[in-house]
Amino acid sequence: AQLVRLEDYRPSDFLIDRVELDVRLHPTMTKVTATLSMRPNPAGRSDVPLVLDGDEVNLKAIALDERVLEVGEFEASPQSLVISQPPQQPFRLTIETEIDPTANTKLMGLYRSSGNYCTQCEAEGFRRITYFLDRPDVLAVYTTRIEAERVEAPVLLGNGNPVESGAVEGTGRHYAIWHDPFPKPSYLFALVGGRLGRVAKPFTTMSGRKVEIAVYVEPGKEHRADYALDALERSMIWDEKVFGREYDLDVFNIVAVSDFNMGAMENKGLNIFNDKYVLASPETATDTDYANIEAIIAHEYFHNWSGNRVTCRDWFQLCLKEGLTVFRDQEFSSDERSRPVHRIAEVKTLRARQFLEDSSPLSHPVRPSQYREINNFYTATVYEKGAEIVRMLKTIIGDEDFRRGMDLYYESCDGTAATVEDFLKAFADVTGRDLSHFSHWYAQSGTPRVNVHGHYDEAAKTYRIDFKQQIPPTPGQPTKEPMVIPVVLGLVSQDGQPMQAACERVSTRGVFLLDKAEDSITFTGVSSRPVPSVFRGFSAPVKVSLDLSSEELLVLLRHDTDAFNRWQAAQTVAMRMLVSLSTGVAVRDEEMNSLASAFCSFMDRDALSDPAFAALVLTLPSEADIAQEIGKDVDPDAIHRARKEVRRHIGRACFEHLTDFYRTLAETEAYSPDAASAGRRALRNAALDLLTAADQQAGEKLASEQFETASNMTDRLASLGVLMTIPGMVRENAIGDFEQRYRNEPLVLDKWFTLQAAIPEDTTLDRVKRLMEHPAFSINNPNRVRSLIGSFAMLNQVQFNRKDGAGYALLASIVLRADELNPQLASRLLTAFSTWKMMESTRRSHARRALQSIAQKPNLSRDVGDIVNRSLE
Ligand code: B3K
Ligand code: ZN
Repeated sequence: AQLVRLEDYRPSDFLIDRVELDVRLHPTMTKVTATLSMRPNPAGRSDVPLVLDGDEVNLKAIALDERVLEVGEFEASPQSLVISQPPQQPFRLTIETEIDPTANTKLMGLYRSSGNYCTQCEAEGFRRITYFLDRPDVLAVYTTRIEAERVEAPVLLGNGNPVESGAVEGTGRHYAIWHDPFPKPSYLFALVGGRLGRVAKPFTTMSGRKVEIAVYVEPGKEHRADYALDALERSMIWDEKVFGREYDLDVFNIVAVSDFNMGAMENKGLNIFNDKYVLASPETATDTDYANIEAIIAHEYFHNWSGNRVTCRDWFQLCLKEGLTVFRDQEFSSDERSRPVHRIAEVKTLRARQFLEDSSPLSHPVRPSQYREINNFYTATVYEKGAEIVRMLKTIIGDEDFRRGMDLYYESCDGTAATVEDFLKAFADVTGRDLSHFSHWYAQSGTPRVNVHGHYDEAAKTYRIDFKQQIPPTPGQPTKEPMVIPVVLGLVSQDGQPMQAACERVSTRGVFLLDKAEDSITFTGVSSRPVPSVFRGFSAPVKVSLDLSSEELLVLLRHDTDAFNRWQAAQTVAMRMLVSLSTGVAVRDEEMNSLASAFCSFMDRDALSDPAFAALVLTLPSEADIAQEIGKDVDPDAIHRARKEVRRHIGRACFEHLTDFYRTLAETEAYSPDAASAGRRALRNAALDLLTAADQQAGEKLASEQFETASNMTDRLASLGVLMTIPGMVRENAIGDFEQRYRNEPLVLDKWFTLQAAIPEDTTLDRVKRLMEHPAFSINNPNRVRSLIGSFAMLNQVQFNRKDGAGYALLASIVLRADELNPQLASRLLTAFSTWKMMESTRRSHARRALQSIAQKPNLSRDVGDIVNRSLE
């Protein structure tokens, strides 16, 4: 496939000012008439042919300024429409195409989900509806007429505001006309037609505009949309308050569909969602589901400014909207919930997904410089690391200048397709700073490693910290320049008091900027040997090597004023031990005991004052985290055993506390998804997990009881998760009960698929194969495939990475099957192989063979071809 390069960017030779679309929905023969008001772009080349993009569209007719074009005046293929001599002044092009939404299993363009019609156009799906200049820097005003059988699609929705609707005389059909006054790129186009239930409420914006906000779902599930509607309203209020951003249309609609390639899509005024991120009730959704719904509703809403009003010039700038919008949704969730707890959750995701990606053959910069398939770049790097860059910028320039910069960015770029340079310029302009060195974060891939060494001078009462940064080589980037790394730091005395020492290199906000390969800072007036607390709040997306002893780290766990570093200290101590045990390095009993007693005293002292935080402290690094930390010649079985052993040890040492928590945290009130209640459930379920590690029989008994009596999905699923770790009839019966109870709830059965796929036993492979034949499973539905197959490959370290290679072979065969239907889904699954090079040699050669077997297949999609080739490089 063709390589697309950032440096080759050229403005479009033609522009489209207005689009009038007439879409006549039909299950297999949908007719689309597009009338495009076009003109040559003054910034483009003149006397060049007009080349419109297409993808599997059938041309029926074409007219230029109302004159029907003859064969010879244009050239059409399913992939493009070329007019060799287009007019040199404004003209109108009318294109009639026919498409088959039922045959569209790629879920890009117009397709059907549970009989409803919906669209997905980002990144390049609009060209599957009609021929178009399908690139984000061509902005047009759209008017859309949608027509359908009234019984088949009583609800017809489009972008913008409703203009008109009515019956088509003498037929069973009806229509609706929508007009979106804001110029937008084609990737933000959407329409929906179907039978849908609705919840709605009025919203008044800060300047007094009246807006109707609504969520559409499968009829009968309206009550499960209330939380999403509430989250939308809170998001709108928050964006007004925190960023001064107001909504700009008369309606805001969200539609939930059951077949969707990703989480959701920010189409202007008409967000389309994976129903997993809309539908929630206490009986069917967990606390995590509620938190995700809130975050994704907010994310898509926030795109209305960061993405839609200001969009991207080209797809290389994807982080401009995605990194920024993730940052915005993270801030929202932090304000609505607990900031430190949310920060820890963000960092856990970043490390599990982005650090992993960055250390794999798929590593790429936040702003890539080239791609073969853009859909493969909706990655943790673009999203999560992209958000971290915005967060660092805010840390460096401070809250006030950050807000002023954001205001200037929106003001100066509103209505345009912008670049990362435009974004940084706004902040450079308001602060007078030169941000060119900082911009390396967008161009250099790889996770920097920062070594931190402290030296205390007893006589001089000074404390010097030496910093050294290194960025590993990554594909296409053998060597790197040092980055600008904000280090938020402080000193803590050995007995846990914050120390007020002076250092001119540290700003009043506690930030030191490391911008060289090596640098040192010295604190004066340090009365005793301190414990440094560096990268507070995870102030930069780097890996840190600290020369602190476990005792010193446990001082931080106990006393640091920074909650993130308290959690980090516990993780670091546990990780050292887990790595030793996994790699055959002996661990002394005292070490194990001192970690366990630190956990016990933490439980004694602090756990109940912030249960959500405590649950995070009590959760050891995952098997995947440990594998990543080891980094090479990984033996997943050894890691599994090590983690089990440490959990058992802590569970035994703290058994009384755990039993006590389990009892005292039992819910007495009705379920509420708020963060505090969720935190209590999280701690109680973490306690159950550790209890069970210590005493399987006791754990099984408690978990069975909880499974049977639970009044909400969070507790029921957590207990089922615990039962999954204990082979036997109790477990199998619980699996059967759950299946019966939720047999009509696809989203709940997804959780059931996930838990079974994650069982770390040899029989799981057969179980997964069997479940693929289950009536609730479908290879066509992305949620089902990700729950069963994705979970197997990403969560089940020991069984996916089986030493006999059978896990890899299974995934490879499913990827190939899925690729024929839905390339985006297939290539996502395939990224589970990104860890293959860090495995020990037997597994590594099995994985290589599995990848090669995929690579050799003829007719691979561009999506899978690109991932498999990069993975093998
Ligand atoms: N912008 C969409 C993602 C589109 C993915 C296309 N492969 C959702 C989001 O990030 O908000
Ligand atoms: Zn987004």
